[in-house]
Amino acid sequence: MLFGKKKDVDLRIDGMHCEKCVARVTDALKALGCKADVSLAEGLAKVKCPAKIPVDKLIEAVSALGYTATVK
Ligand SMILES: [Cu+2]
Repeated sequence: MLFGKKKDVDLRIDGMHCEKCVARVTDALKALGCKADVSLAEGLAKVKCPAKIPVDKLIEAVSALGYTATVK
């Protein structure tokens, strides 16, 4: 497989209140090599990321922006 193994992770994100928040969270996850589909209304990030990236890294990246992320 060209891009290696991927895994799907659903993260509940608390603290987002506008589209800018969505963009910040999306960018932070993208920076880790993930694809992220972030929903403001649901407070949810559907993340597809390289399998080698620990979920903790995703949570850390989101937390660093001031949001709370938990695995759903
Ligand atoms: Cu915002």
